[in-house]
Amino acid sequence: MNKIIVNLLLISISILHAQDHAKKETAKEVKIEQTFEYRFAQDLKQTPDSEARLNQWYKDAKFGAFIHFGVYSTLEGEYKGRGSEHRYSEWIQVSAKIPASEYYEVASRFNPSEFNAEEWVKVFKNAGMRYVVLTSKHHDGFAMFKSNVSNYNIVDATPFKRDVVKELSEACHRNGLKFGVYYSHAQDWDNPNAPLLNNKASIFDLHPELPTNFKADFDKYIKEKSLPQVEELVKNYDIDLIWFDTPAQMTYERAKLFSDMVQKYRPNCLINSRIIHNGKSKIEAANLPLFDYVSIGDKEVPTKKLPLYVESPDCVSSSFGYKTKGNVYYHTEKEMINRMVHTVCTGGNYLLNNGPMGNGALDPEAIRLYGVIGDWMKMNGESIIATLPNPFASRPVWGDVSTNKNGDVLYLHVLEVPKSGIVNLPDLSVEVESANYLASDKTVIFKQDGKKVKLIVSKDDSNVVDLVIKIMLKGPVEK
Ligand code: FHN
Repeated sequence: MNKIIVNLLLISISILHAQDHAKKETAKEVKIEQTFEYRFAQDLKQTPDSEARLNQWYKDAKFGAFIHFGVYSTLEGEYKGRGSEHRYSEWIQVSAKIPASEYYEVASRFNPSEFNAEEWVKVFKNAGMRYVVLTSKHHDGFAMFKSNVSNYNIVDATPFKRDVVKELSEACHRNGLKFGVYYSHAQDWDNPNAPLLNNKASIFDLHPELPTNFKADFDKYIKEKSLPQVEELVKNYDIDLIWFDTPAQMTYERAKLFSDMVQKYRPNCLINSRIIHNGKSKIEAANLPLFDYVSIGDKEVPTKKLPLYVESPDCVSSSFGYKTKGNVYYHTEKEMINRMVHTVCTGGNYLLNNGPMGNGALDPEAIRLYGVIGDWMKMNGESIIATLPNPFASRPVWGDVSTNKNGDVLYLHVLEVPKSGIVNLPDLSVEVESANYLASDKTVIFKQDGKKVKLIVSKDDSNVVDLVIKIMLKGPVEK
């Protein structure tokens, strides 16, 4: 009898334990899915105008360089022993509470004499990147272009006196890359009328001269600085994309002033969602006419295909601006390639940032990591550029999948080679014609039994970061 009771107890404990475990597992899964799902109602649809603009080059480009370069690059994340705890070095003015008058002095010494647009572009192109997005004005309010709206710009306020936006846009176009500018249209620490988004410093820390009863007038800032500077950018520079950011207090009406301005001069210029939505906010259908694609949160990698076209703003290191002080972490090669592959296989673009040094030369570690990606892209770029996302219902355990536009070529990204050496495909209703490693063209042995396809990966080949297998099908894969 006692034995029976003990057994019953043990059984119920294990059931409870299993249920608890299942709950935890589900909770974990739900959390991952929700990261993106809750921001995208399934009936959101790209407007026909955006769709047409995106189809011109952006959807095929897939891979771009993001660059955070400005006065902050010279400070490397610390000022007078302060501020290095902030993970982003471009936030130094706020994290070290530098009054605007003192930051001007830093700006007046900004002389990136090693800047060479052709050399930068060579590095980006060699990495397999198809477009470049440069900070034309970050939150510090300092313009990296000649501006008649404010002389707080690289030509008028520094000994360097050269227009970095102009030089880089020309070098990009000479080398067949598209060129975009980042522009902080709401935050501007030089201008007290612009909203300040943080809990570290107040407007009085940055502008101690202000009367204590100072009241910010955001519309005045838009009218007098950010909108006219955006006009200068779209009017005077050959720009294919404009990347807005941190849209604090940005209403539909305010954001529309910016999108109308871009449209007026450059109807084909792409606009990102941060014109009105921050990276983590829920996308509102009513705002879709204002932008073309969604910039998801910093360093986020989508887990599944989303109803709108997205871009992941990633970074080779933990800071967007060049940082040597405090904690800094660089991606490993494997992390970087995994993130690019998953982003592209869920149907997005991968915008990989580097922060050039204050002297204008690129960060050597960024050059090295871009070089690693470039070497991989030279052999495997066909599985990234101009591809379509994973056609199967879910992501396979061993990695991810992209296809060509006809759907009759599958690219299997084997990011983790299974211990058994066998890669199982999700159910496939088309016949496989051939399977080869994309990099070496060597044949991969496969077995097809109805919808079940198995591939045998040889041990010698499994030692790479992402082993890409190209599968030719006898017809297009069902989606
Ligand atoms: O505050 C900025 C940050 O400095 C950086 O520019 C990133 C890039 O996506 N955007 C904001 C934070 O999301």
